[in-house]
Amino acid sequence: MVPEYGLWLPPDISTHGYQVDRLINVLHWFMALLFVGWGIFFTYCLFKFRARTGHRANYELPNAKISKWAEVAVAGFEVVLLFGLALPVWSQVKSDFPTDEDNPLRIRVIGEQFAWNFHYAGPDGIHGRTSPELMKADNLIGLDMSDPDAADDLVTNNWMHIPKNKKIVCDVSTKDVIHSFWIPVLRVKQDAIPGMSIPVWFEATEHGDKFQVACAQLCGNNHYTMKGDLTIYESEETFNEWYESMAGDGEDEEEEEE
Ligand SMILES: [Cu+2]
Repeated sequence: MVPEYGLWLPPDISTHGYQVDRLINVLHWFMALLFVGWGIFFTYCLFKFRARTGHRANYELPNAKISKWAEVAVAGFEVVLLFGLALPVWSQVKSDFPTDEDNPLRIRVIGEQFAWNFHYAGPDGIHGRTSPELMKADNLIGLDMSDPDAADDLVTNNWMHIPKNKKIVCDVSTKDVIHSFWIPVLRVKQDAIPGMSIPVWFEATEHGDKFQVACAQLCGNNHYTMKGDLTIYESEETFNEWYESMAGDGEDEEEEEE
């Protein structure tokens, strides 16, 4: 399935996305209402209090009670937006991380000017050691192949692969400047800060090809080219098949080099 991004929000295929969309929708309708409401009030005042025969233009309202209560109601509704709609989904995505029981798939996401690298731990579930000294053109994240934990690891460039209906935890970091890891259809956006590894989690509910991974932080001249593809597999089995085929390829290449 290649998603239609359309003119409004992109399709949502994540378990938590409906909460983000609800907040965005309520907020926009509310702002539209305020815009129209205050606009009418403003126009009314321009006519009502204009200078004309027998009247001096006056900026002081004879009775400001209605507008005062309107202000209080707006502030009250904003409290509801914040505590009723925004904070619950924020705490879910940023605090309630999947536990070991959920058996999440952990992927390291490493941004750089201008690409996203994805570091998979492989069957052992442990990411091999990485070091900036080992970074070069064919080892973009500096994976230390002498580390036994790195033997079954896999690194992809600008192509993320995940299974659907599985909790995914991404540890987001960057090699150079601040980037922002963004998957629009999964309603995931997390800044990548140099020197930090920041976790974020999500779960996809649809499978398909060619979803977009983007960078949401202006990070340099070629920021606009910093985008990757996302393939979501129908099941963990098909995801593992892909993994095995790729990890196998990697080993072959190394043997050829030796
Ligand atoms: Cu970037």
